[in-house]
Amino acid sequence: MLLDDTICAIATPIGEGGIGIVRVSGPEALAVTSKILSLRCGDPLEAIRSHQLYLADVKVFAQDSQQDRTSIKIDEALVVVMRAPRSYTGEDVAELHCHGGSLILTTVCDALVRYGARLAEPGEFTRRAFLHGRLDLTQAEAVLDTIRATTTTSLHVAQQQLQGALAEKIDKMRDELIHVLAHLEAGLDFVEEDISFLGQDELKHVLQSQQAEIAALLKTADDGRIIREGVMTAIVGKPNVGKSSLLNTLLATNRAIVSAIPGTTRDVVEESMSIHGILVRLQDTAGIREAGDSVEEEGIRRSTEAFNQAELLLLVFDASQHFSQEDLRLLRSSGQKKRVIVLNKSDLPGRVSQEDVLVILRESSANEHEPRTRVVSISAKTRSGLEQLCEAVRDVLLSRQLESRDAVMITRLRHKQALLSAEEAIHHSLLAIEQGLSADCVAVDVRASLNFLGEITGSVSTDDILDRVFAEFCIGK
Ligand SMILES: Nc1nc2c(ncn2[C@@H]2O[C@H](COP(=O)(O)OP(=O)(O)OP(=O)(O)O)[C@@H](O)[C@H]2O)c(=O)[nH]1
Ligand SMILES: [Mg+2]
Repeated sequence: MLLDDTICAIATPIGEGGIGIVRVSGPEALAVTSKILSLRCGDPLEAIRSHQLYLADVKVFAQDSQQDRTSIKIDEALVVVMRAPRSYTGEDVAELHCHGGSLILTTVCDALVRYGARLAEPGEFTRRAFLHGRLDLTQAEAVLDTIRATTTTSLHVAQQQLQGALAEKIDKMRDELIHVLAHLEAGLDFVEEDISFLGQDELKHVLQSQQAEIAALLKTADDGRIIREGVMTAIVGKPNVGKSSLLNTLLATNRAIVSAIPGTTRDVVEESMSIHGILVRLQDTAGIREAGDSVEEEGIRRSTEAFNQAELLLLVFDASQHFSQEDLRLLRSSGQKKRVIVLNKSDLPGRVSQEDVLVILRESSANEHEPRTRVVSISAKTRSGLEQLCEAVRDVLLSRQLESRDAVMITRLRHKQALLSAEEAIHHSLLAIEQGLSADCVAVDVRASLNFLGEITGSVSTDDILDRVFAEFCIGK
């Protein structure tokens, strides 16, 4: 990727808004932008102070008019210049805060392109920030996570990562490994000596402790993913048990149709909500039974699909009725999923208790490694037990409480894969020591683990890694 050209993009969403921002970055940012501005103070753009807002008229030549060289004013804007290296990208940057109409903003961008700027690729501003050392790769990813955050928890984790918490942890591990590598390589010069240069026990100790650090970080991967991406959740159960009522009660709206007629819900109804800081994507489904007609049959097929795709199940039962064979089948067939068993209609006289369900679960559980299950009693009608239900959802999904708000976690598959590779390389280096192999054999694996860790922060990076990271970004960021 070239850094010697100047890029521009609309940085705010296209549509009607109070303000719309066009961003320009690169060596010619000021020269190009000055062509379409006339500052009210009368100074040329190149002469104004950095990081200060100025009022300007935006003037462009009428499009396609080769003969008519008079420019027309299209807007009044506030302009700010941020000179290199004190800008987001580390380059000269100009930002035009125009009125937020799409015609104004596209006209400005077209004019900038005519004067020599190029339309930016998605994420190119942040990519330049990375290439100029303003951010590491985990911070660049955190910028995107900040924009996309939908719950306060995901925003908190993104902000923590943006401040460099994850990068700091990775860099610390790398420092330890670099220390080991330095000793191993120094040891190579003394071929007669073995790797006792640092002391074999000491060497093993450092490697083992870094392996443990990596393992601890890997343990946060599931929580991190759930916090960043949210969780597909299917509400399933027999007809009439109160699935749609539960959806409505959780959302505090009348989103889904509720009726006393079994088989009311036919299509999957989807809504999202935050439960204890986790984005839960709820899917209310058709009640599962022998279908009465072809429409219901299709509804049940979609229920089964939602059941299979969901990471979390809210299994709803009517606790005022004895369990039927269908209820038992549902309980037994769902053991491989994280689930909350919801005994609904607790406002009516009960026929099934939490204890009854626990007995059935104990009998049907295939092994102790099944995902977590919680049982709660609620009334979708009176809203009683709702808080317990939300707590159960959190407990089933997250392996640890989010009380330790400042604990560092990894949130992306990319981080997880790099850590797994680094862990494996350290494991091999320990094996090499145990087998009494030479220092250079051990060094190969230590160096490999260093590289894998470096991929996370981008201290070791390839175009391929960068392309993958920045492809997710929007234009203008
Ligand atoms: N007493 C009482 N009735 C409830 C409760 N929850 C739901 N109901 C009633 O149970 C009936 C069925 O509710 P729905 O929410 O439509 O049930 P569903 O599981 O979505 O049913 P299908 O869409 O047909 O599969 C309605 O008459 C609700 O008013 C509850 O907590 N207590
Ligand atoms: Mg329903």
